[in-house]
Order: sequence, then C-alpha cells, then structure tokens
Amino acid sequence: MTTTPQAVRRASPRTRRTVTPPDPARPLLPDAEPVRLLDQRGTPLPARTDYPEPPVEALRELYRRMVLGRRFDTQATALTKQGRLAVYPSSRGQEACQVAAVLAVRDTDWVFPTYRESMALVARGIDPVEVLTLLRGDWHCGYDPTEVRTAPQCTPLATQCVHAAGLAHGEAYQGRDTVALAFIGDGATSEGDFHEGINFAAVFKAPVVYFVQNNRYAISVPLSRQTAAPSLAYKGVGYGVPSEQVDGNDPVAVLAVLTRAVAHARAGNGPFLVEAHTYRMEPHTNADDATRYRDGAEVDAWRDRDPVARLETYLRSRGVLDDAAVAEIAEQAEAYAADLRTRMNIQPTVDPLSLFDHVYAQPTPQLVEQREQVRAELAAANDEDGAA
Ligand SMILES: Cc1ncc(C[n+]2csc(CCOP(=O)(O)OP(=O)(O)O)c2C)c(N)n1
Ligand SMILES: [Mg+2]
Repeated sequence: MTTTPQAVRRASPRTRRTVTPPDPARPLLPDAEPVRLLDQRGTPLPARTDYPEPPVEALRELYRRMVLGRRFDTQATALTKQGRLAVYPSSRGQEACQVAAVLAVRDTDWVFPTYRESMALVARGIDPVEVLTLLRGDWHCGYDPTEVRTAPQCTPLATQCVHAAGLAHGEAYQGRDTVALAFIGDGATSEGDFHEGINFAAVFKAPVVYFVQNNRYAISVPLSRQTAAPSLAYKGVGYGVPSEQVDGNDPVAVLAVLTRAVAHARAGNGPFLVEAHTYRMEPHTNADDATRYRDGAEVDAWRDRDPVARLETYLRSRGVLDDAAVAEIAEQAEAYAADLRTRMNIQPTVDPLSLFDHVYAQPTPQLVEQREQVRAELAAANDEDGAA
C-alpha cells in the first residue's frame, strides 16, 4: 500500500514509520578488516562465499612464479652491485601482490606498471633482460608494449592511472571486453593523476582495476604522514568505485580478491579498487638507506608474514607440494637467474640518437631540434677523436 501524505497525517504517532532510504555508499565500502584466507602461518581460515578460493592448480602456479620472481629480484639487486644495472627498486616481500595481480588478468588485457613492478612483468612472461633495459638506462622501455599488452613502467607517479582509464574506455567503446590493471603505490594515491584517472574511469564506467600496493612507505615517508584515511580503499568510495582491502601477504586472498575485481570490471560494471596491505622488505631502491627512517624490529615483524613461506606451508598441507617439487622449482629459479646474469653481462651497443625515437608518434619541433643538437655534438666529438 502506498502511503499518501494524508495517510501519514492521519496515522497516529504510534503507527507512523520512518522509512530510511538504502545507503548508496554501502555496496561500495571495503570490509573493515583486510580480506584474509590464510593466517600468518599459512593455515586456512574459514571459507568465504564472497571470495571463493582459487583452484589449487592456479595456486601452485602462483607459488612457482613467486619463487622465480623472488630469485629474479635478488639477482637484479646483485646486478646493481656489479654495476650492470643503474638502479633497481626491489619488490621483495610484495611477491603475492606482484604475481597474483598478473595471474588474475588475461594475456589480452592491459597492464599499467610502475618502476616497482619488474617482478610482475617477468611473472607476466616478459623477457627479464627486456624488463631491465629501462633500469640499465639503455632505452625508455625494453619490450614492445603493444605486443605484450603492457605499458612502459611509469616513474612519474600515478600517470599510469590516467593512461589505464583512457585505454580501458577506448577498448570498451570499441566493443571489446579488455580490462586494464593499473598498479599504484600508497604514496602515489596522493597525486592528482590518481584522482583524475579513477574519477574518469568511474564516470565512463571504464573497466579498470586500480591495485594499490600499500607497502607503508613512499621512499622515507611513512603512511601516517601520507594520509589520514582509515584505509586507502576508502579513496575509491568517494568516486563511486567499489573498493576492497586485502592482506597483501596472503597470496590466496590477493588472487581471490583480484579475480573478483577483474570479473566486475569485465562485466561492464566500471572500475574497482583494491588496496593490498604489504611491506617493502628492501630499501626504496639500491640507492636508498632504509635504516635511516625505519626500525629493524618493524622489518622483522613483517619477515614473519613472508608470503612465499605462507603459500608453501598451505600447499604442503593440501598435499599438492612436496620436497621434490619445492627443490625442482628452486632449480628452475637458479637456472632463470643464471641465464639472466649471463645475458646482462653482455654490454649492449646503444645509439645515443635512439633516445629520441618513440617519444611521440610524431616528434615535436623541440625534439627534432634537440636530436639535431646531439647529432652535431657527437659528430664534432668524433672529428676531434679522429684528429687526435
Ligand atoms: C610526480 C612525481 N613526484 C615525485 C616523484 C619521486 N618519487 C619517486 S618514487 C616516490 C615514492 C612513491 O611511493 P609509493 O607510491 O608508495 O610507491 P613505492 O615506491 O612504495 O612502491 C617518489 C616521491 C616521482 N617519481 N614522480
Ligand atoms: Mg609505498
């Protein structure tokens, strides 16, 4: 029965009811606690219907790529010490995020990484030497972004959030069901481009998953100096974007949450934001000294939540991983690192003028002028060498 204003007026105070409209923000809100499917030791927690556990074969593959990813990461750090790599931002400790994220998307989807995501890129199957080309300083990007559907790693913070929104919108506009996965750090969520990108994606229902790896620091700036928000996941809600928070050191939960976020975006429901709570075990890059701003006890506490050990314990308890399988995967990781070492020890020949290629589809007049300047300087230097 519809209640007319007259009916309300006639009703006695005892029968009058106030109808509270449903809260439109409710379906967007993250869980109060990060989603967790394994405890710190790798023991399964009660199953959840909203985040079903991924198939066990997917978890085994996740483990294998996390072990390879960690070995790649250690090798890359060693290459900086040998002078083979200019700089390397390690993602040790963030393996669950790096690997589960790329396993949650298809090869036909697009990934938008930052400088931190070298491990994610190798987990996506990109040649590790091509991944490290940027960090060696040889080229803007070592792989062909269109071939591997992975944008170049972004160093200007948060710019990838805008690129991802544009690409996802364009793909949807052309009738394709491509999803864009944009990685971003905790600190970079303070940048304007994050807000502009997520707002655009929300308004145009662009299929983007914004994946915030909250590793608690932006170089030396701790999260408490970065934001007063109760969780970075709430930053999506203000833009009308459903958001979730997850234990970023629980590989099973990260894969489950991202799988649902990707399905949400692919089904035409617009963007989704996931915040993963994790920790950067190494300094910001090899050029940073983290002991100047954080305490060893804090690092040790996170060592106890190691994502690789946690998944290994779980898979062993499920009977799908044993000593022989662990040893075989470790051997694969050693062979992978040895091959990377050998190939990174070959000094490449880089044409300095190639610096100007592929910056814009059509070079700007300034770029043409700069290129000519460099060409003339190189020619003059060559003449001097010849005359000497
Ligand atoms: C627009 C811009 N401002 C500042 C910097 C310098 N910078 C490089 S990394 C970084 C910290 C970013 O921290 P976070 O987003 O948490 O990512 P993380 O490095 O922890 O993965 C800063 C300030 C930059 N690269 N771009
Ligand atoms: Mg950070």
